Amino acid sequence: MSDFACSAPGCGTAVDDDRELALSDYEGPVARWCPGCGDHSVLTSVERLLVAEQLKPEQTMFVSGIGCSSRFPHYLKTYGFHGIHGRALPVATGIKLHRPDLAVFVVMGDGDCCSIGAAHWVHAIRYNTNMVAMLLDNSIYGLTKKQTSPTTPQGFKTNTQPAGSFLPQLNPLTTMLGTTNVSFVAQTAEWIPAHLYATLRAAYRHRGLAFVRILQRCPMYTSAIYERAVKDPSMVELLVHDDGVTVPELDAIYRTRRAHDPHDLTAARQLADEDAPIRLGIFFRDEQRPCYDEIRRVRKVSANERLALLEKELDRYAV
Ligand SMILES: Cc1ncc(C[n+]2csc(CCOP(=O)(O)OP(=O)(O)O)c2C)c(N)n1
Ligand code: SF4
Repeated sequence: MSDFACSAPGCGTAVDDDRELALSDYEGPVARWCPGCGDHSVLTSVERLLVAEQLKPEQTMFVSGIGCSSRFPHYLKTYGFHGIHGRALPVATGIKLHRPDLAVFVVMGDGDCCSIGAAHWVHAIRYNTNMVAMLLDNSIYGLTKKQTSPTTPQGFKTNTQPAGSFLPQLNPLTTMLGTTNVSFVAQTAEWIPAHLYATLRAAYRHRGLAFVRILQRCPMYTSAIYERAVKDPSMVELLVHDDGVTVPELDAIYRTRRAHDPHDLTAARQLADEDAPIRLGIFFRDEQRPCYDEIRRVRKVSANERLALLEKELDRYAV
């Protein structure tokens, strides 16, 4: 059994490196989302993934923006950064550049990612940094109480557009699949935990930025959106392939299936562009695409090296 000192600044506590990690090593305080909120299900699947992959809490980072979903890091015993609305992706990119040894997860709402954070979103796809990004898409601004978001369905009544959302909803999948250097795009639903978990696991094992859109119920403000699909599995089509997500326990319930090779970008774009049925699975994956963090890995500079550099710079101005 080997010990090492916790790398957290100022900590230094001895940690047993070979310990078998259990759920209790990750579970934080009781989550304060509304009863029935889909965020609970995502948290449970993520905790299951952390245990399965035995990710060390002190080596794992959850970065979020602002929103109901962005409270995620508070409910885990890993490191976390509950940041600024729309800025989770650039914060996470910076963390990964400086600490490539950390497993980095990003949690965003649809307002967070696709509205105020949209510019960062597009560039993060292109930068293809090694991390998992989760879009918890409840089609509404939940935390600020029911404003139209980019993914609110046209005609859906909200507090900002009481007569119904004016525009057709933005399609996050086609947006990502149309972005240069995209490397992993998947869609899953929080009410199908087995599929959610299998998708998150595939995302975690991907090289590059693995982006997972998670369809999420918000019983408080958008309960009508997925109600029928939850009750009627025939409204959901699972994309299946040896390189995709396979969940045998869903065979008996989710019978609508479509073979899709996730390496085929043209087919992925076409499938993502069709409104119905609700398609779940890996739309696209390509592990050969360049990753910004691998190309621009920041070399660790020791305190002494830094001091020497500073002195050399100051010497230039010495009289
Ligand atoms: C710069 C800035 N603008 C606006 C807000 C107000 N605000 C907080 S959360 C939020 C939207 C939350 O919606 P979403 O990202 O979809 O997450 P959800 O709450 O639905 O999980 C907004 C507009 C803010 N905190 N900061
Ligand atoms: S308002 Fe909606 S998204 Fe926010 S915690 Fe409640 S159910 Fe979840």
